[in-house]
Amino acid sequence: MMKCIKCRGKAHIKLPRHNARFCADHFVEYFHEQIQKAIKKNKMFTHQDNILVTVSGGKDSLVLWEALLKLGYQAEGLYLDLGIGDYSQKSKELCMYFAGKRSLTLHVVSISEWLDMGINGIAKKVRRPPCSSCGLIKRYLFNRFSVEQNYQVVATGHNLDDEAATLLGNLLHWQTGYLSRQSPVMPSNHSNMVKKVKPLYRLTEKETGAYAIIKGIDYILEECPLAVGASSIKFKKVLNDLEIQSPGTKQQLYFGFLKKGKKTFMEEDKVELKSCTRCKQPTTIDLCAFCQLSDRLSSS
Ligand code: Q46
Ligand code: ZN
Ligand code: ZN
Repeated sequence: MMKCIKCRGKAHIKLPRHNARFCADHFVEYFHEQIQKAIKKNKMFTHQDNILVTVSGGKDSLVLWEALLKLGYQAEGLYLDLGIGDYSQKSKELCMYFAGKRSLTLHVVSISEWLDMGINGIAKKVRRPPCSSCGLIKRYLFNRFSVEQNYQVVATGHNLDDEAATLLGNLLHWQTGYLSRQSPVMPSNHSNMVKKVKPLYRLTEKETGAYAIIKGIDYILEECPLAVGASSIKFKKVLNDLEIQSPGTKQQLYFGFLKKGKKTFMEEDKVELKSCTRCKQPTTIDLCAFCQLSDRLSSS
């Protein structure tokens, strides 16, 4: 029988990268410790802060919300309805179910309230891949909502697999600007900008999945249908193959970058932020990318 390294009871989860095995209770303890470590090490927030968790209906963001509450933090949720047919409908229902069952505050914002159409329509109209407009819109609306509603910090469910895959992509293309900014914490450097944090960056997708099962969290199993062919999926697969052969590869890559690599790029890429001339949100140009997109969509 595989034994838990803490209590010697029956272990349910094996974590080769830590050379550890845990029973359900000690896995939950380990999971919470990793989140606390991420929060403390990076000074993400305190128990006094109002945290906004952006939830997608997927396991990571719902797990993050659950864990923050269990750790005694004040966290409310925001679901952004991207208007992607059944996928958006189902993911919204799961977020509402999660919040309703626990009597939590969940805000729901729909991008069609802002841009009169969903992601598919936007992608067609601007003739760009849906994910590029989607990323821009999410960043903008998460930030704007949290500033207007007085949240001190926005927390997202990015895990170690996400961060390692993003890093690999940024390295393969030598995206120095992105490399200088990739971090578990994005501080506010503008009066209309809220700090962004990723408290799950020390935990893998497999671990968030195990936590979701233990806590009985219902989440959407399907990936976003528009993610098909996304390079992040290819990078995750490569990293998973390496992880099987050499446990700890993902954390060596990402934690090593944070400790040793990131500073190399920071000097190179200092960007000055100003306020958008129309909406006052932070931007590097006069009219922010969201306002430009909005103009493009309303012109026929
Ligand atoms: S939701 Fe949006 Fe993702 Fe779907 S359209 Fe692409 S970016 S894949 S995280
Ligand atoms: Zn145990
Ligand atoms: Zn603007």
